[in-house]
Amino acid sequence: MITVTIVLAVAIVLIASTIYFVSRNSRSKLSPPSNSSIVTQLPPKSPETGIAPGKAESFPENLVPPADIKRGLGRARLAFSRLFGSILGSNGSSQQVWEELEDALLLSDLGMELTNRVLEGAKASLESTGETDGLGMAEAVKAQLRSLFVEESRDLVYSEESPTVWLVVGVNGVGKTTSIGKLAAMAASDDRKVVLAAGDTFRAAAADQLQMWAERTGADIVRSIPGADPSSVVFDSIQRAAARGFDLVIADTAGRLHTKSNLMDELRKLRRTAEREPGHLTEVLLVLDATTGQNGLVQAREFAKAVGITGVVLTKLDGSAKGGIALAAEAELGVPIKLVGVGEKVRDLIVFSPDEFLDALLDVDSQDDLSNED
Ligand SMILES: Nc1nc2c(ncn2[C@@H]2O[C@H](COP(=O)(O)OP(=O)(O)OP(=O)(O)O)[C@@H](O)[C@H]2O)c(=O)[nH]1
Ligand SMILES: [Mg+2]
Repeated sequence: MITVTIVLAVAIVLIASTIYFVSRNSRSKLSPPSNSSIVTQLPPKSPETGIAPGKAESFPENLVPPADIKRGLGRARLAFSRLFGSILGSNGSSQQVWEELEDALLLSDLGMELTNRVLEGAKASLESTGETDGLGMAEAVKAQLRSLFVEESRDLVYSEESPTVWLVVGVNGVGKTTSIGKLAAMAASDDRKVVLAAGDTFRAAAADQLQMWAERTGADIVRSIPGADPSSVVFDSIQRAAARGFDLVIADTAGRLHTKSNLMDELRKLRRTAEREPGHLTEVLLVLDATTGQNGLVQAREFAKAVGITGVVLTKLDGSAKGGIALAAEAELGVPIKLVGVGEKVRDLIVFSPDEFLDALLDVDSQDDLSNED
């Protein structure tokens, strides 16, 4: 009798432990393949639409109308509109006005080479048309400024097959994470389902900042521990987006690593990961802080060379930025500015249009209200 009881007890223990280990193994097979510890935040799906509730439109701040370029440009308009006021009031051929124009273009961060190009082009065009008045000069200068912009589509590109992947790069502090938040809101208001990839694993707080944007915009987020491999975060984000039928992965990246060459190597690696099926990389967006002027352009060129870029997001145009940097950035990098940031709020991202930008910058009527802010 005692032997039977012992045998039964051993059998029960064996069966129970077998059940425990089998169920534990089958659970671990469901975990993501990466060795990084991934935290996801995904709002519950609405049963009718399958779209995550809490989309961008439902946030109170989105009731605020989107920023417009004229208001957003802030102080950058001041110098230009004053200059154009004096050109219009001049007789076009005065040496003094041409000198004023040269000084103003240089001060606007256009750079020496492009300033000369604009001046020479405008003078040649006035010679050929024979115009000598201020209006003719203003139009000739505006046409030269317009010609610095590339003739390429500024639409953000989605691939035919999901998920589309956008990689966002740039030096630290330029506004990458904020721009990603604004982009996620834009995509969500267009009914796109978005996964944010917290590829900036350099700074501990970077993923928290991105997570805040995910919560505000109703996006999903894949994040990892500080120091983790950014490529594995991007890989997991793409896998997750594909598995759940999401449309878009927007990947944040670090603006600095321990050495500069490492950063460029890391970005090249990230790009290769983002290009791999089932992801479809359609945009590598370089974020450029407009207030850093010509210095920012030197760094921008390095990024463009290392990873190849499809578009520029020019941020902080609302601050102390001088408008010429938009023209210089586009002319020197040869890729279109697709968006401009004009503030820290979710709606402060404007789809860039060279014509609207120049009209706002050169709007002579606005000089009075702007000069009051002096
Ligand atoms: N005024 C203004 N501030 C902006 C704009 N875009 C971003 N910022 C601010 O710039 C600061 C840096 O922005 P982040 O988005 O953290 O920049 P980041 O490139 O991700 O920085 P790192 O993660 O450190 O590399 C924040 O205080 C933002 O609120 C803009 O268009 N206008
Ligand atoms: Mg950041």
